[in-house]
Amino acid sequence: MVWCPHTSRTTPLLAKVCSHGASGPLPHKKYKHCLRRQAAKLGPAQPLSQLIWLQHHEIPGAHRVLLTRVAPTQKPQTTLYHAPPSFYSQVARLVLVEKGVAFEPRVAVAGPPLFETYKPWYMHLNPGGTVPTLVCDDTVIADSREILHEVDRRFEGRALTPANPQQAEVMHRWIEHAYNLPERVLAYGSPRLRKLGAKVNAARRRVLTRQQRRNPDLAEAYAAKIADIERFMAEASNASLAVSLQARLGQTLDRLDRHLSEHTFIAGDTYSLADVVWTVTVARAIMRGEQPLTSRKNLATWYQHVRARPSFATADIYEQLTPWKLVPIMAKKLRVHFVLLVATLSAIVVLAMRCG
Ligand SMILES: N[C@@H](CCC(=O)N[C@@H](CS)C(=O)NCC(=O)O)C(=O)O
Repeated sequence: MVWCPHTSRTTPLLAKVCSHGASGPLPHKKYKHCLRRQAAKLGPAQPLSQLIWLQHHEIPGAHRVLLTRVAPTQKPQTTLYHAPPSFYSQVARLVLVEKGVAFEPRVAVAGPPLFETYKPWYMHLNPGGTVPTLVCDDTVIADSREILHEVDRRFEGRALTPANPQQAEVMHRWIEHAYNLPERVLAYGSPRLRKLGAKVNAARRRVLTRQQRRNPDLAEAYAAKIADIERFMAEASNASLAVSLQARLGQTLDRLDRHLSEHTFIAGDTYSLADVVWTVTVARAIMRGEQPLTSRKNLATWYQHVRARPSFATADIYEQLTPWKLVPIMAKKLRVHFVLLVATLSAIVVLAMRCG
């Protein structure tokens, strides 16, 4: 429901929009105004994602009416919700850059202190509460592996899937190998991060439980997410699981090294989606302080090639954790909180002086 200042009534916005859409021209100004109010309530989402949110909750198909009627000149956009150091966000950024897709990046902090991906506006977009999420035209893609394939299918540009079926099969197999190594357990299960990771996960569970209480319409999505985080906590605290995963990563890298003795790229002579995923996988192993390239000559040569591609820098692939890169982003996001804090403290000081 949206309060419309023009009619001074609370109206189910989309019901109105749809009825207008069916029976004649829409009063653009009025509904644009309503939409802006709704957008303000939803938080920092893209207009398109707000429309999808509205559609999700009210009338199916209504966002199309809004898109064409309320904002007829608005171009469909491609927006990537991501977090700079996030592993799966890097996969999404790299495929978009390699494909030459113009997209608007929007940071959604997937952890402390903001936990933006657990906010209702984001959970409506991606009920898994994870980054990345890609919104293009009227499609929301909430999983990096699907983003990989969809970007290659949907956009013009050099194909990142080989036309040759055998090579395509090789590509799919190597993507599968990478996704079978759960990145979050490799990171949070490592002795270096285990303690801190447990604290972050406990905070995640607290925030999710609070959001679940406050947003009964999303209770199921929050319950599923809490269960997911509890699974994650159990896996990350299982030291032998972390050791066996680490060994599996080592064996897979050995196999990839042997495979690359006969190929320039993973699926043959041309760069493919498998190279996207493994570039980020190897970079992440370097970031964790491992030495994936030592004594793997072919892998090292391949990595040198993929690292030298302009996409590596443009997509901001992390080989080191550089928290200071996040400072300007966090400062911008926390500005409102900071201004509120200063205003509250100033009010307290003024009151104290008056009373004193
Ligand atoms: N299957 C998802 C996994 C995405 C994922 O786990 N993203 C991490 C960041 S790399 C995240 O958002 N974690 C926060 C959380 O799970 O609450 C994908 O491939 O996109």
